[in-house]
Amino acid sequence: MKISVVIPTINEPAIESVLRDVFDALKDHDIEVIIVDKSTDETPVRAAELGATVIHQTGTGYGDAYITGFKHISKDSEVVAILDGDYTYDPYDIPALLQPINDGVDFVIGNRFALMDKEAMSKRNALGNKLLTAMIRYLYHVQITDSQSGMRAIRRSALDDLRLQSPHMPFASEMIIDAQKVGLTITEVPISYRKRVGEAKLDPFRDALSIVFMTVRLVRDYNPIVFFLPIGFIFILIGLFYGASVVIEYTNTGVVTRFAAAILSVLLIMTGLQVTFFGLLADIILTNLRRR
Ligand SMILES: Nc1nc2c(ncn2[C@@H]2O[C@H](COP(=O)(O)OP(=O)(O)OP(=O)(O)O)[C@@H](O)[C@H]2O)c(=O)[nH]1
Ligand SMILES: [Mg+2]
Repeated sequence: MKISVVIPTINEPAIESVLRDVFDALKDHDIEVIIVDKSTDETPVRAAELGATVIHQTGTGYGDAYITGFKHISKDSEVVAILDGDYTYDPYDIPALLQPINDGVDFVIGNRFALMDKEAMSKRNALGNKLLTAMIRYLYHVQITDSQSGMRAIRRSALDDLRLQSPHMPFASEMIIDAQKVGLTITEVPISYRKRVGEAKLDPFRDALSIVFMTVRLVRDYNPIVFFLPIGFIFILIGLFYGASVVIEYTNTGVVTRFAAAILSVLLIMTGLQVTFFGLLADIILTNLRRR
């Protein structure tokens, strides 16, 4: 079984140690290592010296790096493993990720919370990760504990089924959501997680926000009823609330003085109905597209 290991790098001082461990951990397999690099230091030179194929990334972003790297995987490769080049993931965990794939699973995610070193992840990042993971579990019903883990393995044929587009950090969530949508089998295995060597390249707060937006946007695209119906109902409920005050006044006094409330109520209810019908229509269109 040929394995492609893809690693994105920007100025990673630990790249030599990571690569040595990757080659040693997978010495019994037929492998290729693809480094997708955007460094200004010696990282690509050192990676090439150790036998990795180095691709210079012309675009920007963590997701863009992987999308670029995936285009360079050999035709005969059957499994793709990914990890960061910053020493945080232990390449000796890769065989544990390959095991479920041998057993028929399509997509395996390393769960860092299982064997995490103290200080490897800040409390803030751990909390953010837990919240993002809870959101994906709730919205997409995927049973995972570490949605932002960067160490994964996926069957090549399954990877070809995904339509990955996120150029930045939401890529990690997009891969899981897309995998769930196309019906891949997903499982998690415990992995270790260590403190980073070198500077972080990502901004956790900005990334967390963009991951939330992407997760919600995909609900809109994949499941419009779940997205639009609650919004429509909220408009209708507020409209009914205002309308009720007008009706109560009319039944008590026989006159209507609250014209503003009456107009607002009608507008809100009409808007709510429009949004609701839009959701239903989008759902019908999507169902018919899927049937094709
Ligand atoms: N080629 C390329 N690599 C990137 C880009 N952004 C991040 N990386 C690499 O992707 C991996 C993950 O980035 P990190 O900076 O470690 O992000 P992180 O793991 O969320 O942050 P830490 O917890 O601080 O490690 C590292 O190997 C980076 O060098 C990018 O735009 N292009
Ligand atoms: Mg990292």
